[in-house]
Amino acid sequence: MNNTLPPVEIPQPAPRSSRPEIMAEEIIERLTYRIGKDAKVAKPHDWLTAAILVVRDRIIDKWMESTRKVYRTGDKRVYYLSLEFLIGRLMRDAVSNMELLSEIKDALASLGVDIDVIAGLEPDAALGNGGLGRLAACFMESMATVDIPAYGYGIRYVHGLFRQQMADGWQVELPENWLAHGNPWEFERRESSYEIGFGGSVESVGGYDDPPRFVWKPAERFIAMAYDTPIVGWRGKRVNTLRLWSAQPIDPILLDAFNAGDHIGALRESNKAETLTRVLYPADANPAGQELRLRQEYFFSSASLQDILRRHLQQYPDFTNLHEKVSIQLNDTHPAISIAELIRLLCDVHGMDFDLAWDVTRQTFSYTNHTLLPEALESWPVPLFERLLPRHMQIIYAINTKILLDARKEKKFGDSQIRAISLIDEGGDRRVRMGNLAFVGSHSINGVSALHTDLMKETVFADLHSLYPNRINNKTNGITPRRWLMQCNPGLTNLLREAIGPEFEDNTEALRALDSFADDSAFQQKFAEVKRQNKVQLANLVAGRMGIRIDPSAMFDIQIKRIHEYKRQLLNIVEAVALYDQIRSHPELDWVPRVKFFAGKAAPSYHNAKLIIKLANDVARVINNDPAVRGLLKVVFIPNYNVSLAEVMVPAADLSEQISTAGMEASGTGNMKFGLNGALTIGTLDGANVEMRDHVGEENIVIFGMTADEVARVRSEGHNPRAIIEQSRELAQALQAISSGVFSPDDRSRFTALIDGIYNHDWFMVAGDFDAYAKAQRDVDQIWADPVSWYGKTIRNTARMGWFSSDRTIRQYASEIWRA
Ligand code: T68
Repeated sequence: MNNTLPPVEIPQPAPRSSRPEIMAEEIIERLTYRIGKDAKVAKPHDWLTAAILVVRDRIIDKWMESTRKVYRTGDKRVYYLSLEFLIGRLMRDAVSNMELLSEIKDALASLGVDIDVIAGLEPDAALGNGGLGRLAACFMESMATVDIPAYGYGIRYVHGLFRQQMADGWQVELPENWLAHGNPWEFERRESSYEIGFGGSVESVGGYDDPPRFVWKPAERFIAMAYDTPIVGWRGKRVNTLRLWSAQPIDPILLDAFNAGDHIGALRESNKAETLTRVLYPADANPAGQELRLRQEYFFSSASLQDILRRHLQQYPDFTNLHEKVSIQLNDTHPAISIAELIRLLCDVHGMDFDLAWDVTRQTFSYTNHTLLPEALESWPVPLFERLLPRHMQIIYAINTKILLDARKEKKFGDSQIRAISLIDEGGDRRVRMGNLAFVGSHSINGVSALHTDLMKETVFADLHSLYPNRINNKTNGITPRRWLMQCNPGLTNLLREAIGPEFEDNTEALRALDSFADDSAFQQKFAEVKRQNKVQLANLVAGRMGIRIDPSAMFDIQIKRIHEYKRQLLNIVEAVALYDQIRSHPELDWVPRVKFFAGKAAPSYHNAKLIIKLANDVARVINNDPAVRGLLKVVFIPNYNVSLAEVMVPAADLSEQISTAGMEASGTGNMKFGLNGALTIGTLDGANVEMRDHVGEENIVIFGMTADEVARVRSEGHNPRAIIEQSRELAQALQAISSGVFSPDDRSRFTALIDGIYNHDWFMVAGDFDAYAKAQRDVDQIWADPVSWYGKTIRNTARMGWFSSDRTIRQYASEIWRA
């Protein structure tokens, strides 16, 4: 074995003390010698950096221990490849998982610094769009918690997801700049650099009798350089690495050009490299489709694989055992080019034979699918692919030949099945199908909820599933209870500890013990008081940021997620308009005071999603300013939704809106965050809502609307929304009001086309589900009117959501997919 550790025993630094006095001294030391600031003039940002550096040292001790251990034991390593990691702020997470919260707080307080003030200055690392990116972040934390040696690999975007501002109710996108003040969490690793090529040609070499060998001669080359961020598991048990790649030029400056006076041209290479990893693509469902996106995908896949192979060779003589020591999880198809890249590296660079390389590859990779939306399935035009990655195109053809021969010979597949499983889509312009590549190159393909996995088998992957019937499996998503309960909701966490003891901190399923408190009126009051405190915090945030006053005793009804037609923010808004109408027509009735909150970003090119944001804001303006409403209904769209805002909104929710068109939301994870924090869910039988109902009990969740089967049937048999609308006076009036400009007097036809879509096809079943939804909302009102019933249900939600911990999800991946 080729061991990289030096043969001599090098003394280890003494473990760092966690006494506040010592930490306070160290903070001053960092401020002075690392940041170069006198404490007298230090700015809050300087204090934050100094505090992070002190916490970071304690993490490094554990980090090195974790890394050494896996070299010693020879355990399998898991690599999570994801184009997105939506990690949010790290300070509170790291401090809390290291169990240093009160110590660092006291240390800072002794220096006159309030930890909450400086923690609020940390930028929110938004290297992701939504659920997929946030899942990757929860998984990183859970893999460290359940002690799996894991590396996350992704891109170090200079600009994460855009900042959202509202201009007259319209979304405006501004650049996000999370690195503006530097990033004390990351370590630049100049020694971990790899060359990444694009374009050029492929030459075949080799003698007459030898099998040919292929050599790719790329036309363009860049350097991928690593930046490492430590990810701390709960109680600091293990620290794993998030390794993000940044593109660098091979020649930072073309001196010949510069000396010849071409000062701009001299920086050509440098600019091209910087462009590669500069921005995150902001589309979360329709693939970007541009060349730069494919370049990003290949860039980080190749760098990660070269790194994985280098690490493997430090411990083993060759790659015949790669699949026994390495598992690579593909987070959607964005890194699916890795499959062809691994084969290229094994065959062309390391001389392995193609059939063996194919075997090793398939046993190494597994793939997670996050969507069934046909428009979201990635595919690349063959000419583009061929131009950018000529060798990979050959490899994909070679794989395709193997697969299609198998299918014809062994399974006697006919032409239509062959067309469906082919890696090349031959209908129209020829395209490479990344989903099919990910499927055939993996030994496991998983969906993210039970329903989604069933639908994968029946729809997008029906033919591949019949060719390889044992590969599709389910891994229902989860969320980390550290960030999404213990850190974001300290009030509830303390109450839980008082009631049922601390076991739930290490095993979220122990929350079950709370069931016996659900009808206890003293406990209900305390639970309600915690919720109220959290609502006051959110009300303060809204007052501070938007100048809107809201009453914390109203029901807080919250829908926060990306803006998408299938997520049906529009259904929620139309219902708000109908309710507004009712409140005005029946002032004598006992209306439950509600605040409807929305937050979320729309893809910049998604016209209808942006129009829905404008509609929410237009409706809010009218309703919030109408004295006839008497404050019984308010609508608030909070700008710039991100992880940090979610951490304030989730604990403050009474009602969680999970109302996607059934069959369209793969899982959802926001649904789990709200349930865990004691909100009642109103939702369709979609994604993981189905399993949530099974866990919390159908009496503790409000389910409405068509099922996935019903939606599919209605769509195929023909849906007649116009007839439905004519039958429902409430709906017809609400749609009429929106369409005719009641909420947009400055442009009366602003929403006409949006509403016409509901009349004419109603693909997302807004009309189809409206009555069921409105009725479910009145059921919610009734439950609210009886606090004993309300808190009985919401306490049972907290008690029974423990299974949705990402620790459980990760344990299932580890035992059933990675065998780690
Ligand atoms: C989400 N997908 C699913 N995609 O919509 C959600 N897509 O139901 C699920 O809970 C979550 O994944 C985790 O499994 C996404 O978030 C994207 O963000 C995305 C980004 C780029 C391209 C395509």
